[in-house]
Amino acid sequence: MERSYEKYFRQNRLPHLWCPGCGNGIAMKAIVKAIEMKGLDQNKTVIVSGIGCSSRASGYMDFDTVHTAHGRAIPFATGIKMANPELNVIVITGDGDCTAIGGNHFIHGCRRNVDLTVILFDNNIYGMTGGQASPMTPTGKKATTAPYGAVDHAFDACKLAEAAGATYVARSTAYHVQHLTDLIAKGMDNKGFSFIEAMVQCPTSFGRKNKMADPAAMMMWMRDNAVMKAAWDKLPEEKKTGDKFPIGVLYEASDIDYATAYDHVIDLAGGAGK
Ligand SMILES: Cc1ncc(C[n+]2csc(CCOP(=O)(O)OP(=O)(O)O)c2C)c(N)n1
Repeated sequence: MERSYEKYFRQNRLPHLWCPGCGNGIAMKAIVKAIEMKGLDQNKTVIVSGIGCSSRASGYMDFDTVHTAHGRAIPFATGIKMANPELNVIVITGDGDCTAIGGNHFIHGCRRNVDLTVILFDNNIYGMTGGQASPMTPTGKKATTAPYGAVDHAFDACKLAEAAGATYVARSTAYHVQHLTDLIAKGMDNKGFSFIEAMVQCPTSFGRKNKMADPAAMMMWMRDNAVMKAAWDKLPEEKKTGDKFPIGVLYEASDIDYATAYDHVIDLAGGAGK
């Protein structure tokens, strides 16, 4: 069977290294389906990733790709976008990559409203290095570095992105595949910093420690706890507790993107460098 999206993958780099039941492949496919839906030119689309299981996706994708240093995908992507604003620049990052070592780059990318589409594969854990707690491990959930449950409060990366200045913020899950694909595609339409949190299951490092070793159980947890934004907004505060979380477009704003703002400065300076 001919699969239209196969042209977006480096067939000679497959099969991938992700564990059986991992959700990263679902999120990666959602990205290429969104690229296909939007008709982005494969030769004008750049995929930039950091380090981690999630960031391995760039190696499988047949675009110009950059597998950077841990936490540094957003600054590399910013440089690429500023050097050639014609390019579609997509960032793939993990929860540790984006909110721990890369946390500062993340907030400053949002603050500048750089025209990037950033997809965070949120598996709630440092997957690649053996399941240490990340800033997005929910309080009370177990990790190799939190055998009695994480004490820290977890970041809500979507709220963080909104507060820092991102102009499109959305969340979906590996269970809600079409929804996730549509949200990524919508993020590609926004000329500014678009942030999409894709919740993915990690049965090996997160699930096994938290009584959800079965990937299907993890996906059912997503199904049962995700609440569409419109319904979430109508929920009384006392019902927004436990594991429940909102999905959908969580925030949208209109603001000048960084490359356009910089163009104005170049004009002010008399067109130097144009
Ligand atoms: C500067 C630096 N520090 C630490 C590491 C080790 N390291 C590699 S991947 C990783 C964690 C990745 O976790 P996350 O970003 O959540 O991605 P996941 O593997 O879960 O997809 C760490 C700490 C590194 N490669 N470079």
